[in-house]
Amino acid sequence: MSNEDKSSNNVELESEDRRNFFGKTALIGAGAIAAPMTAAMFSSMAQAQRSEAANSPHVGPGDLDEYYGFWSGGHSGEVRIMGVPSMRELMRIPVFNTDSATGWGLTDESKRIKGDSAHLHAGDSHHPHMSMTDGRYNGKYVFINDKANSRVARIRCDIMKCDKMITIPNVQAIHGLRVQKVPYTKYVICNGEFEIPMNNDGKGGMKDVSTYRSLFNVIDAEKMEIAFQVMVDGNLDNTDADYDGKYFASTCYNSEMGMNLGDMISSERDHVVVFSLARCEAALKAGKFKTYNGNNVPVLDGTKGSELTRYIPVPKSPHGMNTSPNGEYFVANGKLSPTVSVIAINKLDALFSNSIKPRDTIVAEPELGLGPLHTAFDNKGNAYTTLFLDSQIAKWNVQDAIDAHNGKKVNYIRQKLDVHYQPGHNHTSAGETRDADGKWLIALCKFSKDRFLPVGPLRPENDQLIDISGDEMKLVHDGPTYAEPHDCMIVHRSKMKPLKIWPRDDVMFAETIAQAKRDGVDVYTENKVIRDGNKVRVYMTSIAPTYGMESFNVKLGNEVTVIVTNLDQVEDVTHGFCMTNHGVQMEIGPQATASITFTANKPGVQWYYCNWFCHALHMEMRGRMFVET
Ligand code: K7E
Ligand code: RUQ
Ligand code: CUA
Repeated sequence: MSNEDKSSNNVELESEDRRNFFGKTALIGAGAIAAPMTAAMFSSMAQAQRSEAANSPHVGPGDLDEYYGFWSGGHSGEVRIMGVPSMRELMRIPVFNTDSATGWGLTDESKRIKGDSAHLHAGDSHHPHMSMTDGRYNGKYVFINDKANSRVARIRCDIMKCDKMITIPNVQAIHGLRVQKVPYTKYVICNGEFEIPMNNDGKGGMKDVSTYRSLFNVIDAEKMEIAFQVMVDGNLDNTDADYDGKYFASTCYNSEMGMNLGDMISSERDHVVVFSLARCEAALKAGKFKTYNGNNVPVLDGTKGSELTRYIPVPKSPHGMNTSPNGEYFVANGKLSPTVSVIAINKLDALFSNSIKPRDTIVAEPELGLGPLHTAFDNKGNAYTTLFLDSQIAKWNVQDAIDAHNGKKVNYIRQKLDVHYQPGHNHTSAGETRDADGKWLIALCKFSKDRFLPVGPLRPENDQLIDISGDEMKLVHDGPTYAEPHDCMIVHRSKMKPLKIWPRDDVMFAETIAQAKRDGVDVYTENKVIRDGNKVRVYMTSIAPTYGMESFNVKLGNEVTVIVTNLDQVEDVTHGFCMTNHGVQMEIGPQATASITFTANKPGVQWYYCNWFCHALHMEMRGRMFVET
């Protein structure tokens, strides 16, 4: 990877220089049009321009962004990579969806990764979060939940493709997802949201809600296997980890176990559940678990009164859960209450040893406005909370909120900024890590209403970029997006080392290569058809602008697998393979092997062609499948 290192360093220098240059030209321009202004007006404007130049959203053509943003694609099922601050969409990573361009969900390799859920074509991704080492992003993986089908997937950041996907048993709807921050991401943590009977086999009385539970899930990040689950009371919503490697906390609504809206919000308080990792691991080791639904996943008992958990009462129906980057606080966002609850993490040891009461851990409960959903942080002790109902971001100072809670007369609200409209999550640059830098804030607004040209009854959402580097938040960009970026995270580009071409021995297609070996085919040199009963395996190479095979023969009804190995070594020369009229297409990146299986169910001449533009003779990159009857 040493060549990668070098080139990304070059990029770093070059674009910093360019950015400064653009900053200066902007200043000169401002001077030229400012003639009729008073001196004071001019100087304040020049000052604004100066601070803007230090944190400008402008990224010129050919210039590179300072940050990678990873956006969930909501019920599109995908993850997107955005450049921040340009807000340009750089790439889409199909995960829980099926993708026509890349063949994700269609290729044999992607079906293997999707495993037991390969037959599902829909998903609902909410929370993309990157693996960390000592509380900082390490550029290795991004994890993402699928609320719709109770799955968790992993994206490898060297190739920016999903490489693992698991279905979580014993739960319905995986919602909140975060990673262990310290000492490193050994575990991915996520919440099962909808409560279901334990066991959910349709045998007992399904209407007896006393048997309903939701589970907290702890996943081994490297193996992508469930390490253990913890049964709780109430519906788990969002979650986050501390910076000590000791505690996880989840917001929990519907402590009433209501089955309809009225019952779910009847009591004044719900809670935050805090999980002690050490106690959970000890219970697991000691064999203090049960299994359910006929699988062998260990389920620990973390219901009220358990030694593994503590329940901290907070105003009803809390939603977001966010750890402050100084590692001091868990912030639970009120949703139905205008407040957020600030939990002092250094009081949790005392809570677990029963020397204080649950509410004693709350050191502030500032009132921010209507519908607080999620909170983000800068590096100056300020927090930024989305107010869904007020369509605002409230900037508040955490220490001032604590002082106010202790009776001091102080206004902890710094500013309220209108956003457009109904923000859910927000996220600051590196704000969920020790590297929080207080430069950018993204507000993911659920409605764009009048902000863009109308495009029919379905409108885009609006991802807004806010400059938080100064004392005042400044809205600097509106970005339309397709359904539905619940959450995002923003990583400095220095953390990322994506590959430019595929390593030939990549595990992504190792099984396909192994099959080729069994067939006696060297995919890098040979173009060969292997007949195996009703199955036909067609091995071909590709070098722009030709496939290694101009034609091949099969019999009507054969199950055909086409395996293409792209021999091009040139960066960005991706080929495609499409079998016309068969719903078959896929991407084959430089040096990659990819395969796709279909039934030859149409007699006669069937053309295949390359559908990723690769060459001046890209249109000519094609061949024929002769289907004999
Ligand atoms: Cu608030 Cu799924 Cu994180 Cu949507 S959740 S907003
Ligand atoms: S052809 S370069 Cu369909 Cu105009 Cu693509
Ligand atoms: Cu190969 Cu287009």
